Amino acid sequence: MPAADILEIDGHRLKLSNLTKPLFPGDGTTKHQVIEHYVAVADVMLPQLAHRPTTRKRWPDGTAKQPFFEKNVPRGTPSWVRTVTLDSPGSTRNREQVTYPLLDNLAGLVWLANLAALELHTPQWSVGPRAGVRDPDRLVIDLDPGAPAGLAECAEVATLVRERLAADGLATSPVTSGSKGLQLYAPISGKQDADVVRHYAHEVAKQLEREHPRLVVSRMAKNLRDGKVFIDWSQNDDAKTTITPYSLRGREHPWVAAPRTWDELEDAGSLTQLLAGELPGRLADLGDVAPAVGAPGPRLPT
Ligand SMILES: [Mn+2]
Repeated sequence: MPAADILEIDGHRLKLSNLTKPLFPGDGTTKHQVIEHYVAVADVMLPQLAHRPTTRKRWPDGTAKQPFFEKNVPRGTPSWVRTVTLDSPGSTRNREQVTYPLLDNLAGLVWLANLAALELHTPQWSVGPRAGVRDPDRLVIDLDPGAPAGLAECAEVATLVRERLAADGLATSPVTSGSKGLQLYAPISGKQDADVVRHYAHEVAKQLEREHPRLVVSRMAKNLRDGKVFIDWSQNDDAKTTITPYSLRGREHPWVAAPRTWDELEDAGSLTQLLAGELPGRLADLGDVAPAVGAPGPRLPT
């Protein structure tokens, strides 16, 4: 990337600012390096973002300072950024509307990185060409460890979830969250609504809690979580979003929501969260191991 602060990508002119500003206090990762991360993962991340309204968590003064959460596109959004205006989920009474960006090119990713939008979050559903909201095409299960449980216990529970979902014909892919735990994704038919998916995920969580009471908890209360892994089924709600695979996390160091292989999870004891700097090498060695998108999975049993 040139040092100049005007960048032309795909014919779009982007004015970049404060490129040398450190955004991650742990290691001084600058905004320039944040942009480099999104350039490095763009080809594999854009399919994860495609047609999904994207909410952002922005840290304009770095991750030691307060972030803000942004749903609407901000003032000054370039005209070439695709947007969609939808009724805000969960606010049907007031019919509040939100205009979200739909990221479909590298220029859009760099535009957001320049706004210090370190975290990109997406729902499990997408929108059609005429802004029609589709039913979710993937199921997500978020595994959150309660100390002293950690990522190793999450990997153990991930295997249990994988086996349980496989019994219903679902293929599951892991993503270490870049925070404490990991997410599991499985493509589904796209022909059942979010309530059906959420109910199914909740039933799976309750079943695994019954079968593995010392390891698994299905209820949200934090005090139940000590030494266990919370199977968070609730992110299948149509008003909820999940960190998008390949997004940075707004933490002290630039950890990434990183798609992983099941081989890596089997070696649970040595599993760690990954830093942005590890991604280019992984992509060269392993290619894209992210959850499949665009290939429908089975219907969930009801
Ligand atoms: Mn989580």
